[in-house]
Amino acid sequence: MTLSRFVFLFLLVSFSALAQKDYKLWLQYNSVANPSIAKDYKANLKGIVVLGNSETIKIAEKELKTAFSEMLGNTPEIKFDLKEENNLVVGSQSHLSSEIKSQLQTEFDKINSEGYIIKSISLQNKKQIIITGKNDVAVLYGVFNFLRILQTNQSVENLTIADSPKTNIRILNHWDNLDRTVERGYAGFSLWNWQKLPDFIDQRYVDYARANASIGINGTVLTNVNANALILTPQYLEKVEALANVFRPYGIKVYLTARFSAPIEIGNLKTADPKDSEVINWWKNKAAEIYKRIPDFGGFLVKANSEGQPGPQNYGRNHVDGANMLADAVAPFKGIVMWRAFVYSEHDANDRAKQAYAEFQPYDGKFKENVIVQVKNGAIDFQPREPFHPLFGAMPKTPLMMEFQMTQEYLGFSTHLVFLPKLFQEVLEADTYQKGKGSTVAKVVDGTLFQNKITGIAGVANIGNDLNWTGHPFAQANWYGFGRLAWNPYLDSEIIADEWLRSTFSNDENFIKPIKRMMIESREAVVNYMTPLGLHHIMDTGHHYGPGPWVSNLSRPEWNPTYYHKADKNGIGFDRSKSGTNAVSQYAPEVAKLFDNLETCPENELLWFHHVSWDYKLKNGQTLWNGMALKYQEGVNQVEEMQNVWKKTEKYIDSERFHEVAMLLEIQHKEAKWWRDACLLYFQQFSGKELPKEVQKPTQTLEYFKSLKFPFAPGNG
Ligand code: GCV
Repeated sequence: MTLSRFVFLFLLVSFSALAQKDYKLWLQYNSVANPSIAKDYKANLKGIVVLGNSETIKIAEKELKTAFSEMLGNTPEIKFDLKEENNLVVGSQSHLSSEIKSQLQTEFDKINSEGYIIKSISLQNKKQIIITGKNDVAVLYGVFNFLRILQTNQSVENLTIADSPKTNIRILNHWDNLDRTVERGYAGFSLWNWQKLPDFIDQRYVDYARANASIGINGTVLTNVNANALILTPQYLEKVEALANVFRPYGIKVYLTARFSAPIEIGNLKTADPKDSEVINWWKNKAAEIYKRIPDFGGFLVKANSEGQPGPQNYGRNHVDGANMLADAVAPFKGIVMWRAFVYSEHDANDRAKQAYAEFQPYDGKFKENVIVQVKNGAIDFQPREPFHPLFGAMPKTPLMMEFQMTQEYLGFSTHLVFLPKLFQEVLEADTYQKGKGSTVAKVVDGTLFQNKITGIAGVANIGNDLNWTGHPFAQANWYGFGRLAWNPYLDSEIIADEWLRSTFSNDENFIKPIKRMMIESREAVVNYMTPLGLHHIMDTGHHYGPGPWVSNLSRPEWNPTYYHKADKNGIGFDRSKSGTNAVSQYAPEVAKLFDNLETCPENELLWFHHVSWDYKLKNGQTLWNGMALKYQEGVNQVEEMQNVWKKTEKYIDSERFHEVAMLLEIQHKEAKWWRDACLLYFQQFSGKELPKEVQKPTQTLEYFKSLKFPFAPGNG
């Protein structure tokens, strides 16, 4: 072999070995570095007894074998009896002996149909660890959670865990188009290769399902909410069926977006009026056709009469008419309809933040049982910080599901490191006061506040066909964290960061401690350098890449950043108080009062609710202008600190991911400065004030920033 060929092969092998690290997400199964922990695991896990032989159970068995061989260097023997001790016994309730069942009765009483039990028990004086649940998918969840214990190097002695998901629908929303572009997607093209489906099953589909199952995600909407009716034709349904078959053993149901005008576009009808009998029948037949192929099809997600999408209002009907008609079509098959509340209209002069509430709240109690209204976390659109959506808690007779966005449309795309579970947690912990103190958004979402039958959390996926799935290695943590919070909306984001870091990189405390802090602080950093003190939607137009506070020439007023910040020589901010648009009145009185009063309104949401003078005194004694400028600078400083912290991690992790993140942080730093300089130069025109001395002087002019154009910024359709 020539030297160059050798070098080429060497590079190829090392590249693919390293590249795999990125690809393996949080399922790295790194070898257990601490010898006493490894010894403990080996002693407790001598054999695996697998009960049952469904596809799901086989997946669980394979996962255990892979994990043990990679983490412990040996694969425990697969056994069929329990003559010896220290086995891991894996199987659903129906496969357990009556002795085991009786030892687990208390735990079985606690879990729901998707919950799992991990328990150390003694059987005929022999120690065993049981992983079980009421069905095989629950067992698979138990297996992944057991492996998380090992991946995070916790003890496996005396385990008693009984855990169930707190929501029923834990679902990814892919905004994937049939041509494989992804709306607001920054991690390559769509995973779904429609051209090659149904015959070619990409290994990625399996790996995708496995990753989702490992965090308890149980549903996926394959297609964009800006929907294409073709997905409902037999040609595509055959492909959807193939995907559903791959996902099923992992407990993942497939859902589709339903284009409201599909009866016209693919059904040759003259109307899509939800009260028209032909239309009603068309959807009934369509549902039957889908369920014939995919008996466990989840149902439809619908964006109607929003941003140009067709809907019932095109026929003088309302959202209830539209949603209930589709709900009737899927009801015989136990399907559901997720009807989005993300609606606003260019013909409505009302504050955009008020429109969804105004439109949906009066329909409370009017939707069919199998409809759930899907509400974005805030009333505008996935901003770095928004107050919680006023609909949460305001529709007690209607199940509402949360819609979070993992893809970072307004948070730096996949180039900025932002740990979103911190944002998600802030929203879930917010108190709506709708049933008195403690009526948190989490309690609305998990159904405990109003005893809803269906509950759910959706996340707009940040996944594409990039080698590392999410574009930024740390964006994997947002997928992971979303799944964990969908399972348990009360989880602390620090715990999530801790688990993710240990499973993805290393258990070394010298790595974990600083990087966990970096992740936790990253969300506030992005708020500071983009939209401090309650500013919002000042991103450049269309693609939302970079700052564009000056944009004011779009036909729809509410698409212009100037609509949102309202900067003038008197001050800045959107007056949503009683003396303004009175958006505060959509919240419970306690919350409305808090937001309405300039003194009590949380400062991090100040300019969301108030137009405030440039000289207004902030709580720290700074004027608003100085305080805002300092926040922008703080954001930049925080990114610099992230870079410094990251530089010290080189010895703890692989060089591929180390360098990737270092390069991305460099871009983030550059862009944070861009945000600071462009916004401050622009707002300075109104404030007419000098920058405080702590703020670095911009090196470019406002004209320069305004001249920047990005016609090919990704994700913009
Ligand atoms: C899928 C925002 C985004 C759109 C997105 C829309 C929605 O407006 O910019 O790309 O469309 O939200 O959530 O429906």
